Amino acid sequence: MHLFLQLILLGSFISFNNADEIDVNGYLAYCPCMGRFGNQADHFLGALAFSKALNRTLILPPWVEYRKGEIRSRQVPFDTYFQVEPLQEYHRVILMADFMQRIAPQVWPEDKRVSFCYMERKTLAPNKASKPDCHAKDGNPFGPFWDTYNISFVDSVFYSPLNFDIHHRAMATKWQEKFPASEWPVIPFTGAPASFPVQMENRELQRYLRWSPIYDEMRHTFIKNKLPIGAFIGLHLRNGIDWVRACEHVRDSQQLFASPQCLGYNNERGSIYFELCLPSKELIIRQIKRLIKSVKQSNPKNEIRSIFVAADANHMITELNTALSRMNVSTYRLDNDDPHLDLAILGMANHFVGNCVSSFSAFVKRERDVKGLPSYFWAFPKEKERHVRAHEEL
Ligand code: GFB
Repeated sequence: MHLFLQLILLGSFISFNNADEIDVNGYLAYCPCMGRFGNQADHFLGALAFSKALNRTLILPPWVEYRKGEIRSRQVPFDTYFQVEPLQEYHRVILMADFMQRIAPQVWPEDKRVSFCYMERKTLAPNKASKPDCHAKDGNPFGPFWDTYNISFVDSVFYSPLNFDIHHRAMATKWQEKFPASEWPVIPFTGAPASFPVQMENRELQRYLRWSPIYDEMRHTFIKNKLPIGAFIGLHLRNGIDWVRACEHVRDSQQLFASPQCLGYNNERGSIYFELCLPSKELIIRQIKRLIKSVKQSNPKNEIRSIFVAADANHMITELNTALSRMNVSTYRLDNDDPHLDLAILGMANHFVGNCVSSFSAFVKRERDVKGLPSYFWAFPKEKERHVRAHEEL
């Protein structure tokens, strides 16, 4: 009798639990198929805001990474770098692996998997005779991304003229009316349902992105064991060959990549110029010396003791050590390349100088903004303007 009761209770819990687990408001999935981490993080904040506005659970995609010599992208689970729980304070989210294992078998049968894109995407295999399609799995990282979870699509939907700007024109309601959850329990986008760079209104969602326990621990350990006791400045130097080439576009644009973060989304604080994208070594050293001196004056009890440099190519360790030796400040970097640990450490520095054009720097700037920590950008404001302003203030 006792066992019988226990079985009944267990049975009702499982069915209650299963029913409870399904979000009848639907789900939203996407491939972070554009750019590397900084781009994907910008997109993530937009996708989070979008899924909340549509009242659909956001399926947390893995981060898409590219390794030298590998032709297929690697998919790294979302929670390798960030915690899931803080995001739930803002909106309902579920890891993609959990969704595929527990929810998809109930709400998303294989013959109902329809990919969503704005308009037809041309196939990479032109011999494939086909009707207009999203070709959601054509190319890298598109194919490897969905393959990670054994997802294939049987059809496509083109959602033009709808867009992702849920802050204007009642866009969320339009999506809900056109694609109700009863008919479309899962909307899988071929790319992120978000703009790049991140919309101004969505920047502060960064507060829900908190480093995973392992990264949090690693950054504290590095700071404690490798840096001298006392205040430190974190620097982000973006100077690899891809960046040098990208900076050539400064000439024909008003903005580039993340530059609205310092220039303003409507260029309220100026137009782009070359040094903002690629500051010279001399400018970097000048700016750092100036910052160290100003901290010493304004906060003599918390003088700068060291510099932590994150860079994709040249960390300028020798140049910085030579230039700062008389100020008694030494320069450090990670022994092994780890972009996420670089980011996590930069988020904790007492001061941060980043590259306004880089979305990698933008990630750090947002994290520090929500914590109320100070950040600056290379060559911003423009040096000449800065001199004039300083002169006028005298
Ligand atoms: O993150 P991301 O989109 O930033 O791409 P940008 C740059 C990548 O370079 C990072 C590496 O994801 C890292 O893998 N990287 C950059 C770094 N800085 C560092 C660093 O300080 N430390 C380490 N360890 N790695 C733009 C893109 O990159 O670059 C554009 O937004 C385009 O799509 C352009 O590709 C050329 O915004 O800086």
